[in-house]
Amino acid sequence: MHGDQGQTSWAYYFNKTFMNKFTVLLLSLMVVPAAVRAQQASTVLVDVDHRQTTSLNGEWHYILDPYLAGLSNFQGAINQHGFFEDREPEAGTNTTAKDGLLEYSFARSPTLKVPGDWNTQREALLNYEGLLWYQRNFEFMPKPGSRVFFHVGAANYKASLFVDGKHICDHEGGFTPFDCEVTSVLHDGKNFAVLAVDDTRLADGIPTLKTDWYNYGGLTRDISLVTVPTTFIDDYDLHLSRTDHKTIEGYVHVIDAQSGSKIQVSIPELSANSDVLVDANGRAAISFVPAGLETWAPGHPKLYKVEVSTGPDKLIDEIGFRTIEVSGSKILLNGKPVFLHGINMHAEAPYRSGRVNTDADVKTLFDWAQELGCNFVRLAHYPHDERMTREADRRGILVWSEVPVYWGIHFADAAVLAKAEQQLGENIRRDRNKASVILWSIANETPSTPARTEFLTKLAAFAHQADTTRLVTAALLVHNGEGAQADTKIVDDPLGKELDVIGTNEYAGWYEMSPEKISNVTWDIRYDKPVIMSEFGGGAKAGLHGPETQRWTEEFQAAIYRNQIAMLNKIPQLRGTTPWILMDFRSPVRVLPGVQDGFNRKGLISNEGKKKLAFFTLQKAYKENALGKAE
Ligand code: GCB
Repeated sequence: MHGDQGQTSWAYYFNKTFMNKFTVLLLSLMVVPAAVRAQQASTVLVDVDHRQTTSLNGEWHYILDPYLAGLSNFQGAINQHGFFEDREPEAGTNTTAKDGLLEYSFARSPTLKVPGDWNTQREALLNYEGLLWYQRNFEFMPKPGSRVFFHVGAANYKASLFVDGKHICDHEGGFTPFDCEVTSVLHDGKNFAVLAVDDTRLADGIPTLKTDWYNYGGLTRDISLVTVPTTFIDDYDLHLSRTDHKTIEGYVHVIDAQSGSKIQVSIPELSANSDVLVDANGRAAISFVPAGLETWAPGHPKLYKVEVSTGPDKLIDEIGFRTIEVSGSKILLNGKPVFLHGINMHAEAPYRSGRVNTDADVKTLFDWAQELGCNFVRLAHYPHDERMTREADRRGILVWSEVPVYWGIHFADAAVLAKAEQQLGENIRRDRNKASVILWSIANETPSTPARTEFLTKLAAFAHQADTTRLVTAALLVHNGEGAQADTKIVDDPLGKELDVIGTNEYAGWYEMSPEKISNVTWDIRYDKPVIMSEFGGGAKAGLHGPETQRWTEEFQAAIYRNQIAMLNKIPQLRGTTPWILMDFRSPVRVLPGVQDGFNRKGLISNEGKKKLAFFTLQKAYKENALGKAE
């Protein structure tokens, strides 16, 4: 079966390597003292948003801990009584300390809303980067014959979970989910959960110290308890075969399944069923041909209810089936060439700022993208909330999904590669059953050094092996020719060899030359592969008007778009565009008073929701199919 090889090693990766190697690595990296480190792994439960869960969203108490007081005593020794126990104030006293050493009370501490970054909830926390302890009580009644996982949609950047004072697990990476088993620690009645979240930027983190976006800290996505039967489905991959375009193939994995136990995959709407038996590793290969299957595509985002069950565990997903391939310099969706009318998006919440994590945020962003005429979005520069890819599935919008291997991370460090593989692996595992996602992007604007190329060659191989059904890309830097060729943009990054689709970023009209000179630009692309112009654009302050020669005016930005659109049509293998960017976003490196004020202003829409002139320039081009004309 096509792809079976990759899936075998993928299942192996997650069920063996992922649960061991990365956990050991992460544990060794965490700030948590050795004596309270748990041995437990974290995993990613697939389709968790369709499972019955107990939400732990809401108000959580917090203690700000810039000096890591919860981790060490005043002499710097590791304190094993950190901020992770239940310390109610003692009756009639003003102290909370059981042993007189550490005085704190979650119950008397203020609260933050979860999900939510801490920066935009309290003025005093706007620029806070460091450790913060979250706590809440929750009532629970464990059901016999079930297991419970603590689900964290995302915690930026490192997190450690404690339940009733016991250390459960740790996680590194601010944009991917993790699930930790808490079956043995939960008890009837009141339980006490603590999550220590630290968003200190790290040189050897992913991303590294410097980014052009805001380091929003905290529990930025949904938190819940997921109850599953003792034997349960933790992972599956169901997709349309690229070989015949009609077989649904993939695998289902069951935790603690007995070899030979039955799994059923069915699509009731098509009266299609497939019964298979799991092997000794809890895995069963899937392959069946449902009659009358309609493929998913923009304009026809057909989703089927797919039931995956084994014993008492039953999951219902909504899955679209389509193929995505490259043929020469064409991108083929369901076998037919497609041009990607796209836009970049950060996970920046419209109107209110902070992180995107509500249905309303998602609706606003996709409504704008569709109004613009998009059939494609680049979710820059890290995995976004799962609501985004779900909604893209429902609306028929194709997605470029990225990990924050951004600019100059520590490419020579093997531990950093392991972190990149972990984040990419978690992202793939969460979203591999979503038809909208067609591209895994492994990097953005990385310097072309031998260490970088070796690192990203491995990461590209990892992505191809983990998912044999999608395309791998990266946004590459271009460089200009010399002398008479100064206006020629050359794309010859050696990483291009490893990619299915070449992404390139360029800012003609903004960081170089004036907008009217854009028409001089020519291209020398040394790969016969599809090209997506993954960034171009310029800044404008919404409401600032003037001549098109005046920087920061809406007219100047619109002129860049008008001239770029004409110029990009010189690229014969252009298969898509994602200009930078849908909406202005908060960035600490954008300091120009009165114009930027802490925001990158390259949005087509302001952070307050005001559309700039360039929005309509691009809209016209997309609606008139003005791009991709040079075939
Ligand atoms: C880029 C980066 C993006 C920046 C953008 C800019 O090349 O990929 O993250 O925000 O340029 O505005 O300069």
